[in-house]
Amino acid sequence: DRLPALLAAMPKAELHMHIEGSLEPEMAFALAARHGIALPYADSAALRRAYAFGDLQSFLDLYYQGAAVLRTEQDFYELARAYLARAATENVVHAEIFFDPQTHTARGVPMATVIRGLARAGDEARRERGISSALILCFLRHLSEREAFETLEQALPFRDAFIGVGLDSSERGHPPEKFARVFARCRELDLHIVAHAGEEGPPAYIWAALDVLKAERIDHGVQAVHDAALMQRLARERVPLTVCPLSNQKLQVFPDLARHSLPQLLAGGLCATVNSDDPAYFGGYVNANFQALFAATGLDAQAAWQLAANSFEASFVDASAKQRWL
Ligand code: ES4
Ligand code: ZN
Repeated sequence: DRLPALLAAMPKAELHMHIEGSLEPEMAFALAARHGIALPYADSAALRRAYAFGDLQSFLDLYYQGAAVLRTEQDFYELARAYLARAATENVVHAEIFFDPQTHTARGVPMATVIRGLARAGDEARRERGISSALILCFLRHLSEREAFETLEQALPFRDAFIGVGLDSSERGHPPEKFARVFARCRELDLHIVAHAGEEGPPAYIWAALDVLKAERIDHGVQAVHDAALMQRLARERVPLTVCPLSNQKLQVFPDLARHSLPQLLAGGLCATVNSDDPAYFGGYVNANFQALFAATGLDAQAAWQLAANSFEASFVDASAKQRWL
């Protein structure tokens, strides 16, 4: 079977990964040692064993705890450098990378430290590895809209270092409407708009992400299959869904990867893509996500080609770069 080799070798864009979610346990321990921080685990193997999640919140609790070892510009640079090196080996030619500044500014890490470290890694990877990348600033939806506005304000001196904004963290109980005004302001600033919606939350949150936030892409969106009218709209408007199979498996969004909704999304004519979300926590980078999904669902080489083409169509690169890849 040559499908695994095709999945690994095909050029692709990765559009849904949180850079803090690429913090491998080994790097967490190295950074903890660098800063004299004690982690509540014996070693990196013990930390990895703790990665057994019942739902999104149980994951987020560990993810925010892990991010606390990130302190200096060098830390953020090394984190992004490691992800981009790995992505390049998986034939990712373009990556749009989420970061969660509020996780860091809440601990006293300046916005400048976070953005400068991440941006430096992106510039270097473009020069040295030929992989292009861009940053997307995510607001934490369990915090207030006021705090999102303050975060936007702190980031505006670095407006040229990121291409868009997103919405992530605990979905249920924090609908898109909560952030209507801050996303309106972001649109005035010509930022691209994406939002996590329909991961654990209902199709109504996907409608609101589109109609209230004016999201250009939906992150996850896998609950759309429960709403036929929504499926038709997403297909007609070619609204991309950035789907993360191993994330959905680990967070028990589906009882089994064999029951994942991605084949239905493709069959419905939606622009679905495959991504890694938080690769250090969910058991693999983007190619492992392709491999596991295809092994579980029986998707074929035609679907592989479609998903790779979708990833470029869904990206925020300019039209000439898109043409080159498509
Ligand atoms: C996330 Cl899987 C997931 N969902 C929502 N927010 C997140 N932040 C990092 N990973
Ligand atoms: Zn995500």
